[in-house]
Formats: sequence, structure tokens, C-alpha cells
Amino acid sequence: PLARSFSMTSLSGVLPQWDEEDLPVDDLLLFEVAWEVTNKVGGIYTVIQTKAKITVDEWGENYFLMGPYYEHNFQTQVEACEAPLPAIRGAMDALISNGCQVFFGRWLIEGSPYVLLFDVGGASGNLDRWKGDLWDSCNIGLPSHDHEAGDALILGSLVAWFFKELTDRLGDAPNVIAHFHEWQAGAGLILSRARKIPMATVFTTHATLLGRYLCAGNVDFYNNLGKFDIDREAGERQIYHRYCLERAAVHCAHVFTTVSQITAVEAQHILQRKPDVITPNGLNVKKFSAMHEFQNMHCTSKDRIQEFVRGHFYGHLDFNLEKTLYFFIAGRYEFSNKGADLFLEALSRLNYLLKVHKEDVTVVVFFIMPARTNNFNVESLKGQAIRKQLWDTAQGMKEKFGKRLYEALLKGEIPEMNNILDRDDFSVMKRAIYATQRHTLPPVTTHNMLDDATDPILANVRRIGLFNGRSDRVKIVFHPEFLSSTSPLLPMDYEEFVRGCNLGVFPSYYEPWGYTPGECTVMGIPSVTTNLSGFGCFMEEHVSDPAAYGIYVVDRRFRSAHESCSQLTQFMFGFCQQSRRQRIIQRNRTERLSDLLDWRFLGRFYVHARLLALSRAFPKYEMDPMAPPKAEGFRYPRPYSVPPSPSASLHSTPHHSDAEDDDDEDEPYDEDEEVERDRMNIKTPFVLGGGPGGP
Ligand code: G6P
Ligand code: 1S3
Repeated sequence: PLARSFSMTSLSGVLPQWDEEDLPVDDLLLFEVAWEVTNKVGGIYTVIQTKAKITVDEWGENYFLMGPYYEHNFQTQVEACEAPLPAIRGAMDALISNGCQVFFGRWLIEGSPYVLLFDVGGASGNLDRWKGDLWDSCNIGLPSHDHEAGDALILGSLVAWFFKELTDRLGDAPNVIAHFHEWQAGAGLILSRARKIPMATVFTTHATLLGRYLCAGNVDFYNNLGKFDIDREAGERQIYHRYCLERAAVHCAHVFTTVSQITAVEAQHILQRKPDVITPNGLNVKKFSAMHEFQNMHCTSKDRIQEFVRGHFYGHLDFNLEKTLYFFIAGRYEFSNKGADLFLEALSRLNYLLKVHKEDVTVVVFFIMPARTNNFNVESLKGQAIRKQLWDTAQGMKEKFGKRLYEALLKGEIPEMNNILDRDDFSVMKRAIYATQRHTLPPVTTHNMLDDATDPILANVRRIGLFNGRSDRVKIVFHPEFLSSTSPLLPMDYEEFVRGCNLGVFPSYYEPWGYTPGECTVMGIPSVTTNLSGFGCFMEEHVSDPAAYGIYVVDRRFRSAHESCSQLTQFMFGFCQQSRRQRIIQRNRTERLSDLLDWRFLGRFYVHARLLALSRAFPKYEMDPMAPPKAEGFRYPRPYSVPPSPSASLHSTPHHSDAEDDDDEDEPYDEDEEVERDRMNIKTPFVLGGGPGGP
């Protein structure tokens, strides 16, 4: 029987220990197959890439990732090397001698896992034959126009072929576990099972195809989950063949997992199988040796955002930057699935509230969602150029002033301050100031949009009239391109940008997990999520008062759109009313949750899924009936300094006396003491990741 005791106390001392099943990894090989291995498309890349370190720690040289080969990705991310095992080399050679290209190396990310990459384009001559094989094995036909599905089949055929060659060479040992992610990798699983290749298989879905389509199409999805005629819906959306691939993979796997409880329920209806295990997404959390280092980083990054704002809003800087907060939404541009619609509506209401309450706070809101553009627009570039010119002018004057002062002091004189700069200097300064005059409002978007008239964000900005007017307390900056540290406009990478913001807002409608708020959390930045996102549900389940910890969960499940919008508005308005000190304390709390999102904690569910698959595929790996098919989780208690009434901590989350204000940062606040009190307060251990078929 497989069981051992494994201590998690090294993480924080707060999270519980658990008994982890012990896999005999020396006698096994683990393969993980995904379209996004070394190939960044979306969230699955983050899963694979961040999880690599703990998987390599556990599996060492017996862990391999598999995906598609792209020359550029290989050259920039992979160090080629020879496969360590003769059986792997032999299996690769079998494919190569039949005209297929397979590449092996170490992926240059933390953990340096081995990768096996298959040249899909180079093998495309086999597509028709492999379509025939797929049809013969499971009666799924792929239409010729769907190139993405065709590529998925080529990858799957190559992977299944490789596994056949490999297991033929390995014989009885070591046994193989193959873990497939998402429908694009599913064909490999279907074909492997159809060919009765002896290995344990796991399939993880990160969303359902039909769920995503239905949600994007304005359907009341969650209230009608059981009522959809799924075959018909898939057919009408012309994704029937993809949906068949997805559903077949789900049913072929020894173990089926998904990333959250909410997607488990969806999968049960849409894919007709209850997931065996929930495998929540983690992150590779880095801890700083100095506890407050992340606060300093917030400050430094915020300064850089402020520099951008100085340029973008030149001529309109009549708002106090010290009292300006930075909110943002970021991600794939799925307007309603990612909740940009709700966000814009709530921003319009927030603008109104800040105006009528005569708040001196200004909120600058960034939308970082890639759309089709024709590069930066002139007005945005000009703003940064003007800011730079003012900076240079100020530096020049400083030099002159300093030099003249120095000369005077050398002569033993205190110069007449009014005369220290001459008439020309004043002309230069006046010219620089005149250059900041503008007759237009600061632009809403930083780029020339190709679909300006029909773009949903711009269309809604026009509807609600948030045009960055002087009286608006909410200003909008739509940056329709992912951030880059080499940008001439906002030269920051995404992580640095997030650190500098005050609040991430992700009011998603369709979000199986949602990495964006998790990324905020581990950087100590509060965020808004919803109870329709895997992350939001996970936090509600494991944190007693999420809002106190800077995780605001909008109820989009049991409330109307109008009510959800009001709740989001109240969250944001409450956030705006916090003092700086309250925000600092809240950030400390937010950061404290990062252990909960660490793969060192969440990786246990992957361990469990593998063990379950192994015991189902090879009866010799019988599971210890006493070993935990469940893992003991726990619940973060309400922070010690927050009063018991939820309403008191809902809006302006950290509770303080009235005496506190922005400037009382010296008032004693002992974070260690609060952490210690919270730790003593933990009393509700319960099952983490339970639910339909959960551990
Ligand atoms: C960090 C820094 C403080 C700074 C604060 C700004 O906590 O350590 O020095 O004042 O950030 O916080 P705010 O919420 O106003 O961006
Ligand atoms: C999916 O990517 P998405 O943004 O299309 O997978 C991600 C990783 O599991 C998940 O975080 C996200 O919610 C899903 O939607």
C-alpha cells in the first residue's frame, strides 16, 4: 500500500500537514502532454510552467513534458540534449526513421524539465490517413476547414505512436503515467486507449468548449446547465467534432480532473462525467527574505505607473497623484466572459459616487486586453515626449541653479534667489509649460484601434461617457496590447505593473480558474473576483472573510446583473475610502494568503490523481484504503483585528479606529502579532477540493 507522512509545515506554519500518498517514482515515468508546452497561448502554459519545479523535485529525471515543436520556441526556450533513457531514444528514432521530427531537450524554466516536442507541420502529410485512423477507432470525423483540430490530431497521433514504441521497449517496467491537458491533447489519449497501450492516463480539462461558447453568447448558463441539448448546441456552433474529441478524451481517461468545483459541475453536465479529482491551479510562490519587501516593490512600481500617468494626462494633471489609485483588468479579450462589461458599468457608477460624495480620490483604470491595432497613437506618444521634455527642462534648470549657487557660496555670498536664473531660463521654462497645453481630452486608448467603431470596450466607454474629462474621478486607459518592458509608452512587464497597482478587478462570468487574481494575491495586491470563477469559489471556501484579506468576491451567481454591478461598485467605492495605512495593512494580509496558492500546497491533488490512475490501470499499485483519498485542508480565519460582523469588514476591510488617517503610518501595527493570533485562531480543518468525485 502506498502511503507516507509528508510535512507541509515548511511553508508557513499555518497550512496543515497532510498524509501524502507515496508514489514509487523510481519505478515510473511521468509524461505530461499539452499544446502549451514551451508554447504560450493562455492559462495552461502558466499551469505547466509554474508546476514544473515541484514536479521535477518529486520525479527528477523521470518527468517529461510533451508538446508541439515550433522552431522559434525551441531555439529561445530549450537547450537541446540527448534523451537519458535508451527506450525513449529508441521510440524517438522509430518516429524519426519514418520521416517525423521529434526534438528533445531541457526547457529553460525553473526546474529545467525534459521536453519532447513533435513537429506537427512536418507531419501534416499524414493528416488524411490519421483522420481515417481516428474514424476507425472511435467514429469521430474532422472537417477539413478546422486546421486547429487537424493539428491537434497530428500531435495526438504522434504522441500515441511514441507511447506505443516506448511501452513496447519498456515491457513491464517502468510503468508509464500519461497526463493530458485540454482537448487539443485529447486525441493522443483517445488513440492510446484505442490501441490498448499499457499506461495509466489522466485527463485534465481547463474549461469546456461548449461552456465557453455558450457563456460568450449571452446565455443564462449556470441556471440552465441541466437543460441544454448539448449535442445540438455543439452542432449549431460548428464545434461538434471538437466537442466529440473532448468528450471522448474525458471518458477514455482512467482519471478525469478539472481545475475547480464550478467547472466540475459544468463538466458533469456538458461532458457527462463527474471529475474524479479537482486539481486547483497553483503558482510558484517566491518569498522575499525581508517581509515587507513586496510593499517596497509596490511603491517603486507605482512610481513608474505614475510617470506614465503624468505623460498621458499632461495638461490635465489637476488631480492629486498622491490620492490616485490604480485599478486594472487584464487578460484575453473575451469582453463578457472576463467581465469587462460589468466592470465598465460599475466604473460609471463609481465615477458618479465619487463625484457626489466629493471625494478627492481619483481612480485611473487600465484595461490590458489585446485587440487588433495599428500601433501606438500619436497623442499617447506625444504625452510621454512632453513629460520627458519637462523632466529634461527641470534637470537643466537644476544644474544651472546648482552651479550658480555653488559659485556664489565659494565667494562667500548668499545669492539673490530671484536673480539666480536669468530671463532666458524663464523663457525656456515658460515654453515648456506652454507645450503642455492641449485642446483635446487625454485619450482613452493608447493605440490606433483597427475596429474602433465596433470595439466593445470603446463602444461602452462612449455609452457611459467616461472620456477622461476634468470632472471625472474615474479615468480610463485602454492599452490593447500585452505589456512589455521595451514599450516606449509604458515600459513595464506585467508583473511589475501588477505590483504597482492598487486593485485588480476580474469580475468574470466564465472563468474555470482565473490566474489573474491569484497572481495579484501572491504579490500582495488586492483583487476582485467572482463566485463564478474557480479562484473566487476556492477563496470563499478556504478563507473566512476573503474581503478582509483583499479578495472581494462579487456574487454573479445568485444575483441579477444589476445587483452584481451594485456590489462591485460598492467594493470599489469602499476600497477608495480606505486610508493609505488601511491599504498597507490589507496588502500584508493579501500576501499572507500566497501559501494557499503555492504549488507546494496544491500539488498534492496532482499527486493524488496520478496515484488513482495508477491503481486503476495497474492493479498491482493497489491504493491503501486508509491512505487519504481526501486531503485535509483548512480555512484561514478572519484576521484578528477585523470585528466579527461581516458587514463591518465588507467595504473598508481592515478595521481601525477613527483616529487613523493617511499620515499615521508610524502607529504601532504588529503584523507578526496578528499572524500569530490568527494561527491560534485556526479551528476548522476540513476537506480541501472535495465535491463531485473530489478527493
Ligand atoms: C508601500 C510603501 C509605502 C507607500 C505605500 C503606498 O506600502 O512601503 O511607503 O506609502 O506603499 O501605498 P498606496 O496604497 O497608497 O499605493
Ligand atoms: C483556461 O484559460 P482561459 O483564460 O481560457 O485555463 C486556465 C488555466 O487552468 C484557467 O485559469 C482559466 O480560467 C481558463 O480560461
